[in-house]
Amino acid sequence: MTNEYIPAAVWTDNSETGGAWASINRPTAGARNEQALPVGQHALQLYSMGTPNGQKVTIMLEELLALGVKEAEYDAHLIRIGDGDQFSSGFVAVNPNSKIPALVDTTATPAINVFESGHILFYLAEKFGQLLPTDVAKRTQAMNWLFWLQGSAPYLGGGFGHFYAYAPEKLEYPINRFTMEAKRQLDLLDKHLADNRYLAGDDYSIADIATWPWYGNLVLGKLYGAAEFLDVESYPHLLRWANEVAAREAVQRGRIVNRVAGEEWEHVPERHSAADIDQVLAKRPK
Ligand SMILES: N[C@@H](CCC(=O)N[C@@H](CS)C(=O)NCC(=O)O)C(=O)O
Repeated sequence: MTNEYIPAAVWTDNSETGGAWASINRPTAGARNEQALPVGQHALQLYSMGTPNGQKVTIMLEELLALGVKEAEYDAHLIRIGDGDQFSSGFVAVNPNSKIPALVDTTATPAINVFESGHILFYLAEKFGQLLPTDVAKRTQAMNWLFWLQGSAPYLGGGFGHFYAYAPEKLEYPINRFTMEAKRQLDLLDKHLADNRYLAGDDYSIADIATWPWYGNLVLGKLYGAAEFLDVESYPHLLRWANEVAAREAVQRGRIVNRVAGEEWEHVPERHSAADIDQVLAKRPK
């Protein structure tokens, strides 16, 4: 194997290297421009985009609304990460890590800022007493899989997805390395879901809500165009779960919020009331 890159003694930024996200990446944190965030009328203000991490929270909020939790009404403002909206002073004040999704709960004074998608799910589950079992054994199972997802998805997204779909050139070594890990994760989920209806057992929970946007979308062919490459048909139990979760109305609704990519019909750039989703779903192809 040849390796023509010899790292310098001290790394310096070479943004010329390209790739789909190269233009927004810098080796520093913090705000890049002064810009306040928009604020809508509901108690919960979400700043996000319809990527898998963004979909987790909008699916959660739609599940809560479907359960009759009226206090879960929310405004979902679009943060265009490709344009660098996550580096505005307003966004950084909510999430210093400059990554979507970020949530502001204005029912408290001062308002509570919540970041990290897994934590937002947990925060909402706790706040409304939903979608996280109270029984300690079941609750621990749900949290096991929620933490598993938060630790594992970066290998799928930042590892496999980046090198398979976004990198400026197809390189065998990283694609092999991360495909190995992605398929190990798919096999793990398949084996677990052979014996469990949902990740935490019999009850649908925040563990499923966190995992479906990544591994559900992937095996249903909606992420990285990699279903054939990963031979997803060889994971029948994972496919069964992915289809079952996908069929939920709240998932159908939440997955399209703050979405400006994917199929043309499914774009709901901002959500300020249920009608914003209703009118798009009314045009859903049968
Ligand atoms: N661990 C974080 C990851 C969030 C994340 O990676 N968000 C991506 C979009 S899916 C993002 O905002 N990227 C913009 C950037 O890196 O500048 C979470 O789960 O919330």
